[in-house]
Amino acid sequence: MAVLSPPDARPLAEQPVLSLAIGGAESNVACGLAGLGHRAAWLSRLGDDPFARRILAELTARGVDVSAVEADPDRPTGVYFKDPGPGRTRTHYYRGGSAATRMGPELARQPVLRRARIVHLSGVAAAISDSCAGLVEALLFGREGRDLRGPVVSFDVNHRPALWRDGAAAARRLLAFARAADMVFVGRDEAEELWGTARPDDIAALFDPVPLVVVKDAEHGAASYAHGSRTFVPSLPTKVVEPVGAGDAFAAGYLAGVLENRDERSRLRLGHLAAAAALRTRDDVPVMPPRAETDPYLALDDDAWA
Ligand code: KDG
Repeated sequence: MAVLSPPDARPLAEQPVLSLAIGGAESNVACGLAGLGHRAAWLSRLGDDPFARRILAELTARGVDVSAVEADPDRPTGVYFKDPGPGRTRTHYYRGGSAATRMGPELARQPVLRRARIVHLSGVAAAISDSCAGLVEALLFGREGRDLRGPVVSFDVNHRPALWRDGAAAARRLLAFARAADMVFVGRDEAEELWGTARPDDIAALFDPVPLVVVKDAEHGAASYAHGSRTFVPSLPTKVVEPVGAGDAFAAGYLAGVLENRDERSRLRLGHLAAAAALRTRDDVPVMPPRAETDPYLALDDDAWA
């Protein structure tokens, strides 16, 4: 999506000038992975308009492969506006009927997906239209069980209440999607909101039998549950300018650790380092810190970490 954001914390209605940038959960993760030195491709559908050109140019400049992105001359690119407010930024979406909402299950046959080691999906895509939900379903359920030769399918719950007509349907469907993934990212707050479960251990148990679950608890830390063993890494103390995009950056850092075959502690640390970069900026997509800066943190003793 294109994102229009105010330059400071005053409400949108009082802002004279907005700046244009890009956002969207899955493309944010792709940018994060590319910024951390990995190959990443993004699959979507955009209109034939200046927003699409901006998105493609920026993703390409950040090193994301956009060759499989489809153009739809009849529908616009999705746009959203940020509205700062006390305690949180509200989002106003203009994406109903957008080009991306026309994606469907046929995209699951894209060759780029077969070449991937990880396919990352989110609850945002599942919420924007029935055909997009069909695509998410095809990618999650259209596999032969948990095919060990195919890509690992990662699912970030990313609950966006404004995109779901019915809260009960969101809770039911997001749980079913997550349970079909190989790896799940979920926020403690969203799990409480969706399923009334607040303890990280109980949240992880909701997704049984998913082999790898990461429960994020904002400024407190994140825990991973991998094959029955729990690893907790506290968040880094960070000055928060704006939190939008931090979850995606965290997922990118953690997935970079998976691609590098790192242990759980290092994966979670990479997640926190990437999330901190997002928290320090108003943009949804931060510039990732160079690996020469992140990697020494992975070797620190726990006492020296945070
Ligand atoms: O996670 C950040 C995203 O929420 C943001 O970039 C926009 O994907 C988005 C959404 O639909 O909320």
